[in-house]
Amino acid sequence: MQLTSSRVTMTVLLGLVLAVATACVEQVQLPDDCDAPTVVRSATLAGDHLSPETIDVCRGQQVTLEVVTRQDGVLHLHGYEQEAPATEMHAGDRLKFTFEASRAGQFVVEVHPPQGEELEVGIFTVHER
Ligand SMILES: [Cu+2]
Repeated sequence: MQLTSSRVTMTVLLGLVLAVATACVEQVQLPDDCDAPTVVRSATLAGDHLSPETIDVCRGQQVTLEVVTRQDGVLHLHGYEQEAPATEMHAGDRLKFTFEASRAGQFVVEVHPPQGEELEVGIFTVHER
């Protein structure tokens, strides 16, 4: 009985420590150019991965997202479909989306290959200020 309750306490404490640690990391990771009204982010898509794999901006910024692709498929940004609609691409294409990052959160960048299942290729993060 006693053992169980102290184990629960430990679990709760560990959970709190993790939550605090996560919050700290979140703040440290704010992009340097968070105050800039416009930002440009470039990435390359190859081997089913974006490079860099994470794209970070701040809420309210006018974002230009450029993706050079080395593979075929349809690229889209979950949660920002209106601003960066699903776009067919072919190896060698340079895609460009310009939109306002009006909603904070983490959004999955996905590729629907010509055959097979859709793939998660990167994460687009819009930080709250
Ligand atoms: Cu999808």
